[in-house]
Amino acid sequence: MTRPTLLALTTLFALGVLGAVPDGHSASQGDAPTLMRTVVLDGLDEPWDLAFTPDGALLFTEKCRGLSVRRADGARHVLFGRDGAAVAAPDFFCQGQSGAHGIAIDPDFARTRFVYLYMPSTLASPPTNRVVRLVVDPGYTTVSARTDIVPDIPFKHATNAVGGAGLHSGGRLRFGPDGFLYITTGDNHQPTLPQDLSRLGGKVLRVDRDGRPAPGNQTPAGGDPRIYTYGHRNVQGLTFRPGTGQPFVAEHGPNHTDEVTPLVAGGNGGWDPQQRPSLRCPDGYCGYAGNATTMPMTDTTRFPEAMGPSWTNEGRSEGMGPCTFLTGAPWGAWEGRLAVGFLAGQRVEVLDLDAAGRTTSHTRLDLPRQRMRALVLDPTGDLYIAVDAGAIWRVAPRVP
Ligand SMILES: [Ca+2]
Repeated sequence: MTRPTLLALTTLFALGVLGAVPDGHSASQGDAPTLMRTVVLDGLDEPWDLAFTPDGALLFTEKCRGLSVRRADGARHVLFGRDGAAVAAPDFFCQGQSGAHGIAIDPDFARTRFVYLYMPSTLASPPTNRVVRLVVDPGYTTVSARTDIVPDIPFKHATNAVGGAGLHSGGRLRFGPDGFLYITTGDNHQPTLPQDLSRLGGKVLRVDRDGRPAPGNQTPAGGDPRIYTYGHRNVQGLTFRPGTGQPFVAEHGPNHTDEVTPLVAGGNGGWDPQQRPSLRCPDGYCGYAGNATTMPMTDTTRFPEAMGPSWTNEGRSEGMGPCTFLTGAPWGAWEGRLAVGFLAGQRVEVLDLDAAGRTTSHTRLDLPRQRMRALVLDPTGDLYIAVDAGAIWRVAPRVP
């Protein structure tokens, strides 16, 4: 390599031009995109989710602060949440893993100015997680007309033998291409919750913009009709496959097996941490007892019809959380693939799926090791990543 070439490469890496690292399972590496990473925001306090409005604002949550905006002119402003926000919400709080979580923008935002936020609230006793709908003013200076459209998502309000309060809240919000709002929830370390069709924990919900059940949920008879799928553990990734619109979720495993799962209306994810005679289960919660065989993330012995995973990480749990499909021509060979982020695993994997939704290969992105909390595409197809350390990155693909 000539010195000028080496110098040019060094400069490119200094500018944040990164490549993809094959991990031995991947295919089609020849035309994988080059990635250019830049830091868009930093100094944040545990950012959790982000979303783009059609008029160029970037909305984001910080777990203990609430909902903020970076306006098109670059100014940052806390809109809703703790004291100091444009609108302080005295019922909002953060505890354990919980706090301001998912954000969704109304599909008809230009007309409605509706924004949706997932957060815990003391308006109920004991507290609940809830989805709050807000109206954002045209200048992004404040919010109004709060309406709690789904106020009754269970929150782990007390410590038990397997962990503290505020754990396993789920919390991702996304509108599907069908125009309905999907909501992921968690099992709260409560053994009966995931398979209990009368309560909203350990589920994926599907509702309209007022929180009413969406048509076509196919909830099993007698269940809460807002339930789209059940039998989940702690779902924090949610995205929709281009072309088919099928929802895919990513969820944390216990001490093994994180899962990516394509969803089917009325489906059972097969998580059931109730008492099992063969296991020692503190406070009756078997979620951390046993192994992938005796306490599986998808129990096809108890639930032969359970939805099978597209992919598992085949090992210890690494906190698989956010996910998004990659769309847009700049992604080249990766267009249509599924990006999934890891918290403890501190990486992003890009999965290649077959027509049935099964993963056929995966490739790890060469990014700095950080706890990956949110993965969102902007309107141009660039990938935005929120990391727990307090930053939001933009990762732009460029086909060589
Ligand atoms: Ca499962």
